[in-house]
Amino acid sequence: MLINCVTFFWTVKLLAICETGFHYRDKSPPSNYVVNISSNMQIFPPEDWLIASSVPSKFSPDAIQKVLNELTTENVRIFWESKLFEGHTDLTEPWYGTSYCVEAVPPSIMQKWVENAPNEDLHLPKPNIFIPTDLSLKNVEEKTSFPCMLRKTLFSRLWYKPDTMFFTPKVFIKMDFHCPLSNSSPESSVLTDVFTRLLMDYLNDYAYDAEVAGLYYAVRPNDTGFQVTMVGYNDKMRTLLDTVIGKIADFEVKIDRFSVIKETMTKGYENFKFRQPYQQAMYNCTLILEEQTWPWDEELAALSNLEARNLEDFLPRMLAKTFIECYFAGNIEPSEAESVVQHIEGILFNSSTSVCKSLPPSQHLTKRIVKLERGLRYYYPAMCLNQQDENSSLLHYIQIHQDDLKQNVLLQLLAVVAKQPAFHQLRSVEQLGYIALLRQRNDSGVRGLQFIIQSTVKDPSNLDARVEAFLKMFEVTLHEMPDAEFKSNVNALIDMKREKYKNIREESAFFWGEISQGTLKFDRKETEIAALEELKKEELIEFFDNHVKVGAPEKKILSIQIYGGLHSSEYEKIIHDAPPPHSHRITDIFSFRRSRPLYGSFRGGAGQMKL
Ligand SMILES: *[C@@H]1O[C@H](CO)[C@@H](O)[C@H](O)[C@H]1NC(C)=O
Ligand SMILES: *[C@@H]1O[C@H](CO)[C@@H](O)[C@H](O)[C@H]1NC(C)=O
Ligand SMILES: *[C@@H]1O[C@H](CO)[C@@H](O)[C@H](O)[C@H]1NC(C)=O
Ligand SMILES: *[C@@H]1O[C@H](CO)[C@@H](O)[C@H](O)[C@H]1NC(C)=O
Ligand SMILES: *[C@@H]1O[C@H](CO)[C@@H](O)[C@H](O)[C@H]1NC(C)=O
Ligand SMILES: CC(=O)N[C@H]1CO[C@H](CO)[C@@H](O)[C@@H]1O
Repeated sequence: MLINCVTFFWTVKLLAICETGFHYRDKSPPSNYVVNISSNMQIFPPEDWLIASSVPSKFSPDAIQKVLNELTTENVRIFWESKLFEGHTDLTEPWYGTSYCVEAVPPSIMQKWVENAPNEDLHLPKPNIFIPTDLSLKNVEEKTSFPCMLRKTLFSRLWYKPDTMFFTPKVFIKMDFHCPLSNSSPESSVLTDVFTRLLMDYLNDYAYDAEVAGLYYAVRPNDTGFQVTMVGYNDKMRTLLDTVIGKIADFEVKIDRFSVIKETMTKGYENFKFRQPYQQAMYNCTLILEEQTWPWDEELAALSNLEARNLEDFLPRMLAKTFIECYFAGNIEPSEAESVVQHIEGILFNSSTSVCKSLPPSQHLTKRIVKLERGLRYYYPAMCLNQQDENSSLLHYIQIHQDDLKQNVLLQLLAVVAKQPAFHQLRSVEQLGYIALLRQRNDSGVRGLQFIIQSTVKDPSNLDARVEAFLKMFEVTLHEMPDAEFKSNVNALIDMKREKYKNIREESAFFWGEISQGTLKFDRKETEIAALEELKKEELIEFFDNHVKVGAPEKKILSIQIYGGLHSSEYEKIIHDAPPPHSHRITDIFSFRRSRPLYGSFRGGAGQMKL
């Protein structure tokens, strides 16, 4: 009887949560929705196709009781995975060859379970404090369609954007903690990572309740510090945010959890060696182009020397220089957003136990990108970290410009026009490998094109030659392109830009991108559409001829070549041969990086955003 009352209570709650979830569900890409609904068609009658997989239809105590009746000691099955069992197993599964054994639970143990029941640790969950009860929509007077800056102090800045599109009781919150010390060395970058993972670990107690109540949260490291992100119903968001901030303010290092996290991270770094060659190429490329990035092997070495007390020493020093960039969007009034941020500032910066102190203007960090040399081709050959891998890989990057309206649309259009022909030629016709693609690249607003190919049939230097051969072919295609085809490509790009945001996450990702990069071009899409409508075919050809065409005088190339096991002799050859004309071989990533000029930063540089 007790169990029936309790299950009834919980089922009613669950039903309410599911109904709220169904009613305020965010739009998803139509293709996902179709897949979802068509699988429902296999299971449910037509009248239930839309709702049945989201909301339980009827309360059936008998069915619940039937399941509960099966939860007995005789029906328990326990999976136990441990190194302790090595050498004590008698079976092997056929797919991965893992050894295992199967045993009955001894009756004496079952007897003990029965004798000790009920165990007070096995209780029904406490009421979920995050379940929203107020789902009303706020009436914000000024319905601005772009974010505005609401508040700025020594400690933080608050950007705000009311919901003008979705009309759901949801918010999106981003708090970006800028702490220059967080990334000043491989060691501090690893410590910051450990810190955020520990925080997520401590928050685990709340994770299930938050998820059930439709609240998502994350704390992650970033280039210049760490970020707190939250999305979901606005009603109890503040409770969750206070919980997270409280954990930051009272952070303590739990030694046992520190060890677990350290072990997980060590395994992660050790697996770097087994990443696919094209991933190694992408990793190397980022390392070459981005200032203040540290190689994984130095981070691993730093990690292996770390103890819990190093984190205890580090954290107060890191937080002693902090600035928080905040973005609040959705169903929240400006006054509430301001008071939330003010409250958090009070906790973190202005109480007797405060851990954070303000960041002097001279110490704001920005991310800056290496500028390649006009008319020069840099190449960086390296052996694949996993010599067993037979694939080689090439990343051929063409650096073009830094955020500029006209050049942005020309580059995007060129990528649209060239993507299919590149795939057709390199993958289908030449069959270089399964991965053969052309994409735009965007490093903190510095843009260009990149070809990525992974191949067992040709070594990276030969792949480079195939890319150039493709570009020669494409040059002809582009020059001969009929006007109608040009126009239809332009229109396809305009249509992509006109697509509306489906939910507050998508909208916020765009606006937050403009804020975090410091570009603040909130009307970017509108101005790009206008620029595209004016665009002439000759301009595209001129852009190609100046920046992308083989031998173009302005062209800046970086070619990352990862040689797989099959191509080690070609590797030996390339590092001993003299560089071809107009080429320069990078032998050491860090001396190269130090030797090059950098692009300016939009954040607090000569550009848009004052820090
Ligand atoms: C369809 O969507 C509902 C609600 O998001 C989800 O609960 C369900 O698991 C999905 N079904 C499939 C087959 O993906
Ligand atoms: C930093 O955060 C932004 C989103 O705010 C994300 O796009 C970027 O990948 C993050 N950088 C790192 C190094 O995690
Ligand atoms: C710090 O707190 C004190 C008292 O609570 C208050 O008077 C003061 O204005 C606060 N300072 C800042 C910078 O917020
Ligand atoms: C090479 O890479 C492709 C694409 O990832 C993969 O499908 C293929 O199995 C790899 N070949 C070898 C021999 O490892
Ligand atoms: C590329 O960089 C710009 C800044 O110039 C940024 O606003 C934009 O969101 C980025 N685009 C992508 C697709 O990452
Ligand atoms: C500096 C650095 O990490 N370079 C790496 C680039 O990629 C190759 C292959 O993965 C590595 O061997 C290098 O160590």
